[in-house]
Amino acid sequence: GIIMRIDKDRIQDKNQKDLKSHQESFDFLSNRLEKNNCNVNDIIDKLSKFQVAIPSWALGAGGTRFGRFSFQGEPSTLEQKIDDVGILHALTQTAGAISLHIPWDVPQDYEAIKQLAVSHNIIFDAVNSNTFQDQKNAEKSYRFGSLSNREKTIREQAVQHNIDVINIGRKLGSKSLTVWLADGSNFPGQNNFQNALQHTQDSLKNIYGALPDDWKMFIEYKPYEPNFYSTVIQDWGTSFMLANECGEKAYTLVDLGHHLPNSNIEQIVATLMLKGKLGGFHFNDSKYGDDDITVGSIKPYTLFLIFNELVYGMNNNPQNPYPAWMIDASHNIKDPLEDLIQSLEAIQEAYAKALLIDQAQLRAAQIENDVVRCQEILQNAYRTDVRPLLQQARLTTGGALSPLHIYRSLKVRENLITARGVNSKAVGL
Ligand code: PSV
Ligand code: MN
Ligand code: MN
Repeated sequence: GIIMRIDKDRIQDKNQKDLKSHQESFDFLSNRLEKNNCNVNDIIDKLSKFQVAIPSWALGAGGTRFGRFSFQGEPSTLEQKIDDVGILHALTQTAGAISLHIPWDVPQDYEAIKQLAVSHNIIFDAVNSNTFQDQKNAEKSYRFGSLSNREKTIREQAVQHNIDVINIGRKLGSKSLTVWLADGSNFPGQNNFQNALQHTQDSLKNIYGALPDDWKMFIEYKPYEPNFYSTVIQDWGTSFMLANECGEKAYTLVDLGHHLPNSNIEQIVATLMLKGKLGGFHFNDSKYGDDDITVGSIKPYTLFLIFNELVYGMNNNPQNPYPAWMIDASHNIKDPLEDLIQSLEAIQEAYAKALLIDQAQLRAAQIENDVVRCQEILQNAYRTDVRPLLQQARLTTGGALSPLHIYRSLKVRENLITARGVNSKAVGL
């Protein structure tokens, strides 16, 4: 197929006109930060190393049950999805991984797919199983659940699917499996809670038994939807318990959209990291439910507080592995690639602000019970415009000073439409 890619020379060329003004704002900010004992080089280094996986299902326009308005030039093959992530990575230098969903993304030619990913400098992060839909030619239906189903043969089919997903991921170099279940019930009395949980535990253990030694299993939780009365893995506590019972390679996965309103997600993060069980992280934002909208578009301060705990955990909890980061968003009306660029920027911004927090001073203020100073320390960091740091990080890695501007000025979407056609559609959610 036609390959869309943006080479570094092109980006450098486009960066030229903003270079001088960037240098001015960067110098101004770094002088100020250095005066406050901030190690700017260290922050730049951390920002450029921070890579977030893009899920293969986020590259087309999503939609709701009321309709789906597809976006022109959507990727319709796995190759094209990888090319799209390549574009994001070339511009932002932050999207160095793709997360596949099976069976939507089963490769035909593994070697060719791997080579394509290498050519874009992206790796295969967690592979995702799908037991929330019935697949073509499936013998059994997941209508009444998968890993939790009352019927043994249905559970076995779902377990086998997860093992198949592991084997596909192995061939691509993935190192983790994410399990998200839609299992639950729509009406009181429909399910026996205890049986459903017990079956889920047993099924997860069977999957865990097939996990290679150097792999991790991430157990995602969600309070409701698609089931509206109960969900088997409804919260972090249930996920944590299941992960503990499976073993040391099993972890909880936090998706920002999977909490009831006003949950203290930053505290959940702290608890899981203390216990060494935060394995994966899905970014998105929401106002009402699992809205999956652009990261940082609704609650940027909460995102910053969450990053504060993530940074603290990464520095103080060697018992917790480095988490697998992914954006789990969908795009109803925006160009998916533009939306993802905005999300990546918001993630880096929250991370940079969290890195500005003077942990020693915060600790001192906490010990003195100086609540006002504690708040000032957090808010001083939050109120700093860190965008020049993000730009500097991108500049040093060959990315774009302004990814969105370059995306538009290179007419990337127009080129994708020419290459793929107006009606090209992505499979997925
Ligand atoms: C469903 O809510 C969901 O968004 C979960 O977050 C999964 O990670 C994703 O779909 C794909 O399975
Ligand atoms: Mn998710
Ligand atoms: Mn979700």
